[in-house]
Order: sequence, then structure tokens, then C-alpha cells
Amino acid sequence: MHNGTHYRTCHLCEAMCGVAIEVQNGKVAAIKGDENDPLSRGHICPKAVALQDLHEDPERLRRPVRKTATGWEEMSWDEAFDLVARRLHEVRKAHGRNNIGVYLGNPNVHNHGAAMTITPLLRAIGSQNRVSATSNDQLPHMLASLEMFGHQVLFPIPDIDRTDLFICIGGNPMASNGSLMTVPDFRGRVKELRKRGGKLVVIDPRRTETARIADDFHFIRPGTDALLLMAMVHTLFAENLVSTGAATGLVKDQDLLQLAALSFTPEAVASHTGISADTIRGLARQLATTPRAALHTRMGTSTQAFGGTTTWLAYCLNILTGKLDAPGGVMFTQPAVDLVALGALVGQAGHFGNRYSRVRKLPEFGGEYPSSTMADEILTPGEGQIRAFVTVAGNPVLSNPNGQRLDEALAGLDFMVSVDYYLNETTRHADVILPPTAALERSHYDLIFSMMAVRNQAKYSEALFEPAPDSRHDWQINLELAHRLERQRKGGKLPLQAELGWQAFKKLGPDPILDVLLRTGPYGANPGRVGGVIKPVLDKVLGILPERHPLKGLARLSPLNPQWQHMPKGLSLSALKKSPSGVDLGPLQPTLPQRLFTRDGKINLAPRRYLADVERLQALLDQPEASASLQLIGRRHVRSNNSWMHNSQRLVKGKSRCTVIMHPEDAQNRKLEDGAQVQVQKDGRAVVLPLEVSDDIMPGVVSIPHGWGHSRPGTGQSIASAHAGASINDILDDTETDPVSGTSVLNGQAVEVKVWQTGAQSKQA
Ligand SMILES: Nc1nc2c(c(=O)[nH]1)N[C@H]1C(S)=C(S)[C@@H](COP(=O)(O)OP(=O)(O)OC[C@H]3O[C@@H](n4cnc5c(=O)[nH]c(N)nc54)[C@H](O)[C@@H]3O)O[C@H]1N2
Ligand SMILES: Nc1nc2c(c(=O)[nH]1)N[C@H]1C(S)=C(S)[C@@H](COP(=O)(O)OP(=O)(O)OC[C@H]3O[C@@H](n4cnc5c(=O)[nH]c(N)nc54)[C@H](O)[C@@H]3O)O[C@H]1N2
Ligand code: SF4
Ligand SMILES: [Mo]
Repeated sequence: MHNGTHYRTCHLCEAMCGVAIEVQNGKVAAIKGDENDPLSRGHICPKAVALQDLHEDPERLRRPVRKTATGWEEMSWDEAFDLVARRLHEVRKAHGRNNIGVYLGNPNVHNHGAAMTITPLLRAIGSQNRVSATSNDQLPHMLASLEMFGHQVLFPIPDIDRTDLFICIGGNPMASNGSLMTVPDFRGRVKELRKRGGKLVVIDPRRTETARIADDFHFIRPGTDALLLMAMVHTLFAENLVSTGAATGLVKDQDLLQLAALSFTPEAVASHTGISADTIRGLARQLATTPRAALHTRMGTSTQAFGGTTTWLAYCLNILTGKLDAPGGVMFTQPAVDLVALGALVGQAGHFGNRYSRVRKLPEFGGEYPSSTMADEILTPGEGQIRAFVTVAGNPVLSNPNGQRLDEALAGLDFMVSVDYYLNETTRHADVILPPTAALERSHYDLIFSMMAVRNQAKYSEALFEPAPDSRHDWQINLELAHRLERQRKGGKLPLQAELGWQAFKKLGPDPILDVLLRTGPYGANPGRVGGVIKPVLDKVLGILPERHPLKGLARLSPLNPQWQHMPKGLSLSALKKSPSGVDLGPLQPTLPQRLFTRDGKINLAPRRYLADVERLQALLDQPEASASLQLIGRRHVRSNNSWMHNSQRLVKGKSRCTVIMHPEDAQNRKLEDGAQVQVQKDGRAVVLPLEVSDDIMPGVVSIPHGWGHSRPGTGQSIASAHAGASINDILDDTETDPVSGTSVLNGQAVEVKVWQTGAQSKQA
């Protein structure tokens, strides 16, 4: 585009804001909010300008590079693909396919081309040693969805636009713009909630930006949310407040849940959580008696010692109070591309514990091991040891607990390749870096976050700029690598049919597939036609199958499902192209019971693996309430995004945000002063950071943001390096995981803080 306004979705976080990008003389002149976007209604955050900064960043890699004795050297795409496929295949041949490790990072889910082509790449690599950011993030939510609703990505999403009570636990949407809840303009939506007489309640160990706009705020001791929620469940049963609403007749094992909560009285958990028994009862009563209410938990409750159990209980509370599937409660979405139904169709509804990792015997989830065991698998000798590594859009050296150890592990590999456009803390270990096009050079459709939006909508954005000459999209890189690896495996040549399949996929790319998915989806231009052909056949097949057969779920596929019949129709890629600000598909709709994917069609309120964890929760009550050490938690800031947006001058300017926040009492006890350099340490690992003394944090708790620590040598992000900060993950212990889900404990680990003395032992000094 040379001149004019380009409308698209900002892909940087989960909020999916509509942006209007003004282009003059082929360059970005301004980035504003798109008032016509049905979801974001003009809202953007300060990070939106980084779309331009990322695009123009001279340090963003544009050509494949290879590491040589004298530094990085550019190479042609063909050479790069050949080298990577050959080296990976050599490792595979010499040791076995599981000796290649794969790490998938967060930006993959913000990129439909990457998302659609990652499976072929993983299949071509063929390794079971796969990990991703999931186990440092939303895994407990996926597990609860799988256990209770039968599908790993069927998330109950707060219907915030119609709720009158929003209880937010362990999330800070004012900074993060929401998570597992695509909610652009959280502030505006809370204003509207207030206007209709509603209330926002926040529960967090820190008085966050979200807490500041809340009606009620309660400090909670990190890692004790499961106690709070258990006591709320207890209260509901004790006070006869259980009323399951739309889920009535669908829930099972309610009595087991009641039994599990029996001993967790509000009095029993009050001192451990730091929340009074009266407050706990009040919370339970408010949730039960407010007809339109939603309880939402996020990062702070999922990436902690009781991540699995806490998330389960949060789901239970919404169900027990009749908030599931109720307008203003928590609802399942109906996205235009129904990945929930499609996932079930191709056998991807989810699985857990089908196999265990080699070294620490941690369970896989959806085919991935917990990423906290990545370093073990690289460093521990023996059969199956990872010798080669592939990272796609990830920076685990900064994002994974015990990043220092992973850093060392990656340095010792036989071969490593990174699909990434930055030379950063992780990719500096690669032998070859394959950089994709920048976001503005490709089309965008939010496959993943449309599934989590507080309102159904669909939006397609065309590429704003032509891809730079001789560049490749993520999807092209993934497919080309996959194709060459498959060829290698088959001795250099594929059967004609397979070869033609690869050629066709590589030629078409993701958008024609997207078109088919849109057309055949619930709002599609052709759902009836597809359904009309398949339905009679399918009905016959399903009729023969026994009652509990997993394929029974097929009947719930969108085009075949009677509930979709009322949907507005006509979506296709070309239809979306005519509405560049997006198409509104209306508020969330009730979907029970059709949307359940459990074999018996029931919601399981008391899955065994959670019941088995109740004993550990009980044991928490036997431990002393406070300890001498401090509990470390994370935090996000609206001008930062994980580890990779610190090379934008506009975002990092000003006072450093990578600080340790500590309560005045704790500072006084340790004779620490505001602004002092302090050393935060754990098990001999340490980082040094400036101290911020504030009563916005609970006594006994300290907070450090993640994603910083750009002082490692050999990276190529000079602005980030000039604002290095230190990585919280350098001190976090990678062996601390939630035993129920395998998720990393990123919040609540015990640390010590003391004055930093020059010469003190610290790698960050
Ligand atoms: N202590 C602590 N640790 C945490 C968290 C925390 O709260 N506390 N949060 C966790 C969470 S929620 C997450 S999601 C993870 C994130 O963990 P990661 O996904 O490992 O880390 P990111 O910082 O998102 O790094 C993204 C990488 O992708 C590259 N990239 C960006 N866009 C693209 C693209 O379009 N294509 C390709 N190929 N590459 C791209 C960037 O250059 C960068 O290298 O961190 C987790 N780690
Ligand atoms: N600006 C910005 N936006 C982002 C990102 C970013 O890095 N920066 N990252 C994106 C990603 S990948 C994700 S997953 C989302 C995450 O989005 P959110 O889930 O909103 O994540 P955080 O802002 O880290 O909020 C976690 C909150 O949990 C609190 N907490 C810590 N421990 C506990 C505990 O034990 N109990 C309770 N109740 N609370 C606790 C912390 O104090 C913090 O306020 O944000 C996304 N959006
Ligand atoms: S909140 Fe900011 S970063 Fe997230 S989508 Fe909106 S503009 Fe982009
Ligand atoms: Mo995340």
C-alpha cells in the first residue's frame, strides 16, 4: 500500500484490537484505534505503535543466517533449508527421532499461517520431545476443560458485557488486556459494568492496576487460592446456595465435590489465605445471589503450586452457582472457525498422561511435556537425550524457569535451528536462524483468540505491505522444512501423490484453507451444503456406534448441529474482505448441552486427579501461615510484552520497570531502602535489581516482571540490551511444578532479598 488507511487486528496480545494504520509514501504514518471494530470499538493500548517499530526495526533479521567461527553469515533460503533438514535428519538417523527437541513459543498462536502449518512440521520432525509455552501458562485451564467438558480448548469465557459482578483472581487485565478472555478496552467495559450497577472484585497479592479500578480488593497470600475457593465451595453447600442453572441435569459427582470441601471452612482457611472468614462467605454469597456474575482466574492462579486444583475449583464455583452458560456468567463462544468442533473431529479434543518424560517422568499434555523439564532432557545423558533443538517463535531462555540452566543446555547441543526474527537470548545458541516476514507483511486471522472473545466476531486483515524481496512467511518456512525433512526420511524422494500434496499445500498457503473453514463453519456461506451431504451418512454411522463411543461427538459438529441453524450466515474469506473492520456475530449464546464433549455428555465436577490433590491442600493448612522467606510473584506492564518487545525505543523509554516491589515492613526488617540495588536469590542463583518499596504489595511477597535480562552477550537487540533488566526466571526453580498439571510454579516460590554488595556473587551484576 502506498497511501491510505489500512485496517487490521493487532496481533501482539490476546485483546485483538482493531487498528487503523495510516500509510503515507509507503510508510506507516500513524496507528490509531479502529472505531468500527465491533469488539474493540476504537480501543488500543500503548503497544500498538510497536507494530510500526517491529516492522521498521533495522535489527529484525530479514535473511537466514548461520553461525560461523567469525560470526553470523547470511545464506540463501535454499541453502539454509537444506542445511537444517540435513543436520536434523543426521541427528535423527544417528540417535532416533526423539533426540530432537522442539519448543513452540507464544507468537505461534497469534499467527494463523504458523498455527496451521506447525502440525505438519511437528509430524515431519517426528519427535515426542515437544514442549511449549502452554506449561508456563494456561495448561491448568486446558486440563480443567478436558476433564470437565471433554475438550481441551473449550473455555468458559466471562460474558463481561452483561455481567453485574466480575470476580477477577490472579489476572491483571488492566496491564495484560485480558487472558483467556479476549477483552479489548477492559477499562471501558468495567465503566459500563459500573454504570449498570455492577461490581468488580479483585483478589491478588498485589494491589494491581486492575485492583485500583475495583470496587472491592482483597490481598491473598500467593499459592493459597485453592483454599479460598474450596472454602467458597464449602459455603455454597453449607448455606444451601447451590443452584446449577443451565447445567442442571448435566453435572455429575456433585456429592464428591461437597465431600472434598467439607473440612475447608472459611475459618479454617482464613489465616492462611489472609482473607477473613466473613469476606470468604460474602464472596460465595455474592456469587450465588447475583444472577449475572462471573468468576475468572488467570496466570497468578494457574502458574502456581496449586494451579490445577485452583482452576478446577474456579470452574466448579461458576457451575455450582448457575453461572455456566448463562448470559452475564461464563459462556462457551461460537467462533466462525470452530476449532473446538474441528479438533474433536480430528481426534484433538485432548489427552493427558499418555506418556511420561524420560528424566523427571512428568506427564505429557496434548503431546507436549512440561517445558520446565527441557533442560533435563538436554543435559541428562542416556538413550533419548536431546541433541538437536528447534525453537519456533519462542525465547525460553528468558521465559522458562531456571533460564540460566537452559541457556547452558542449549549451548551444548549438536545442532539448533530457530524460526525467529530476532537474535536474542535463545536464538543466539542456534546454528541457523530462519527469520519470517514481519506481521504487517502477512495476512491475519485470529484463529485462536476468536475462540476466547467476550463477543463473537470474525475479522480478516490483508497484508499491509508486500513481503520484502526474497522473504518467507512463517507458514512457508514451516512447510518447506517439513517437506524437506519428510523427503530426507524417505531417502530423498517422496511418492508422487505425497509430493503433489506438499506442492499444493506450499502453493496455496493458509488463506484458502481459512476460506473453507469459514464457509463450512457455523456462520459459513455453505454450511448447509456441507451438512446436507455429510449428515445423512453420518447419522447412519453414528446410529451403529455404541452409546459411549468417542465418535458420537461428531454429531455436535457445527454444520450438523441444530443450534447453529439460527446463526447469521454468509461468511467466507471474500465476505470478510469486504468488512475490513470485522463482522459482529453478536453476544455469546447458550450452548449447553450440545457443546459438551465428554463421552457421557455430563460435566464432571469431581475428576479423580483433582480429588487426589485435596490431601495436599489439606496439608497446606498444617503448615505455618508465614515463613521467614519472601514469596516471589510476577507482574506485567502495559508497555511490555513477554520478552520480545524491548527493542522498541518508544516502549522501553523512561524509568526502568524491571524492579523488585516490596512491602515497607519487609524492607525495614531487612534494612533496605527504596531505590537500593538488591540481590534476590534462591538456591545460589541471584539477580540484582533496584528496589521499589510500596504498600501496594502484601507483606511477605515481592514482585518482579518477567521477560527482561537482555545483558547476555551475543544478542542483536541493542535497545533491549541498553534496557537490560534481569530475568526473574534466572532464579526461579524449574523443578517446582504443580503435581496435578505439570505447570511451572512461576508465582509463589520462596526467595531471599538482601542488599547487593559490589562483588557479591551474582551473574547479573
Ligand atoms: N516468570 C515468568 N515466566 C513466564 C511468564 C510469567 O508470567 N512469569 N509468562 C509465561 C507466559 S504466559 C508465556 S505465553 C511465555 C512466553 O514465552 P515465549 O513464547 O518463549 O517467549 P516470548 O517472549 O513470547 O518470545 C517470543 C519469541 O518469538 C519471536 N517472534 C515474535 N513474533 C514472531 C513471529 O511472528 N514469528 C516467529 N517465528 N517468531 C516471532 C520473538 O522474537 C521471540 O524470540 O512466557 C512465560 N514465562
Ligand atoms: N502488557 C502485556 N500484556 C500481556 C502480556 C505481557 O507480557 N504484557 N502477556 C500476554 C500473555 S502471554 C498472557 S498469558 C496474559 C496474562 O494475563 P494475566 O493473567 O492478566 O497476567 P498478569 O498480568 O501476569 O496477572 C497475573 C496476576 O496474578 C497475580 N498473582 C501472582 N500470584 C498469585 C497468586 O498466588 N494468587 C492470586 N490470586 N494472584 C496471584 C499477580 O500479582 C498478577 O497481578 O497477558 C498477555 N498480555
Ligand atoms: S491491547 Fe494493545 S497490544 Fe493488545 S491487541 Fe490491543 S493494541 Fe495490540
Ligand atoms: Mo501467555
